[in-house]
Amino acid sequence: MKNILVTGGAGFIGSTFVRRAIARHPDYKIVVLDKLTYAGNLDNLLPVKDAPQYAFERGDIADRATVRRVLETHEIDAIVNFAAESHVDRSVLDPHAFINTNSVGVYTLLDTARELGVQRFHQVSTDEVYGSIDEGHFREGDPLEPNSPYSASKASGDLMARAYYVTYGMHTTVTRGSNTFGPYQYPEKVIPFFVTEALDDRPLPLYGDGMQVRDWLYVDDHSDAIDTVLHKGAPGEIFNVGGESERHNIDVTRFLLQTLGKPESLIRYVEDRPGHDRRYALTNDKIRAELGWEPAHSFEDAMTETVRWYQQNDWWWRKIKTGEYLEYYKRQYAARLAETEK
Ligand code: NAD
Ligand code: TDX
Repeated sequence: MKNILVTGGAGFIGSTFVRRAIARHPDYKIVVLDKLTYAGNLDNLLPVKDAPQYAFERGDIADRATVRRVLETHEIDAIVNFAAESHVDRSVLDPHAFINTNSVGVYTLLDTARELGVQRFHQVSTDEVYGSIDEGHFREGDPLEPNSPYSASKASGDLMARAYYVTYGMHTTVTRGSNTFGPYQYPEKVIPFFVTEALDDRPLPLYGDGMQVRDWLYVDDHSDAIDTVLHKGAPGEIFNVGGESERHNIDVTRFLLQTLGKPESLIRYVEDRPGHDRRYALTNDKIRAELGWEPAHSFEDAMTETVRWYQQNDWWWRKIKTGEYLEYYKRQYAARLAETEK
């Protein structure tokens, strides 16, 4: 592998992967293809913008002509697909874009890669494809029971990658990562949303009873797991990537407030997310045993570092929290929060 296409490389995890890949693999050319949706942000790539082995292309992974042009122009050997509509609440409000990118887009990438003989394809999937689990941990062979339009559309891409291995013998791999946090995450996801709201002494809308469980994974660990699977994963293989740090939402919220020195009175219990998955939990047995990867960061240390990053980088998030963001905030939270004032 020499020339790697990173689709969705201007987003949160994709840009982390690009920054790390440029430092780790100086002999690779890293090309980003990104549509720059509301979540795509070239500020995330500022640290690498002048690196000689980096190139950026703006375009849609569901547009075959664009994908073909980029693959041919840059003589791409491998694709790592991060591009997605990634927010569950937005998929509840309007699923359309989720089907286009997460389903049709993945198919378009796979099929164009097959046509041009691209050697490798890695699909970044999610623990949400399994659905919710009350006890125990999901393994890679478990059935997929996605519950939101987001997770159903992600399951479609995940399964299509498998089908292209079985049907056409393409070298595809899949990782199913758990809830990821760290610097440069769009402030609609709960960690950067709550941290940046709390910094401005604004209310934190916690869905339902706040007792849902997520398994928290630091973004550098997620990125390194993908790099490991890209290089060492056998064709057709699927790997869970968990943070091994399950926490209740209320406990995470309290931890953030404590770290910031803000009062728990900012917490508001609001109307739940429809179809809200109660608990996500994965076992890392397979990736540990077969590829020797494990999370390197503790929840407390990485979360404290992350909180500090948002404290110190308000230049990054204040300009996001304008325009379309405020429209979305109103749609998602205005009625919920008004209800708590009664
Ligand atoms: P993100 O929303 O921050 O970034 C997504 C990026 O994809 C953006 O840069 C956006 O502009 C781009 N994009 C969207 N539609 C596109 C299209 N049609 N063509 C080209 N580019 C397009 O997402 P993220 O949190 O960085 O997630 C990256 C991937 O990891 C996604 O596939 C997501 O499903 C998966 N994932 C995320 C998490 C998490 O906790 N954030 C956990 C597990 C898996
Ligand atoms: O305002 C909120 N209040 C709240 O209680 C928000 C935004 C979230 N939550 C809860 C819902 C979840 O139980 O916090 C938990 C985490 O929510 P999100 O940050 O929206 O993440 P989640 O829905 O768990 O999905 C994430 O992990 C899997 C990513 O957004 C997905 O892209 C990834 O696939």
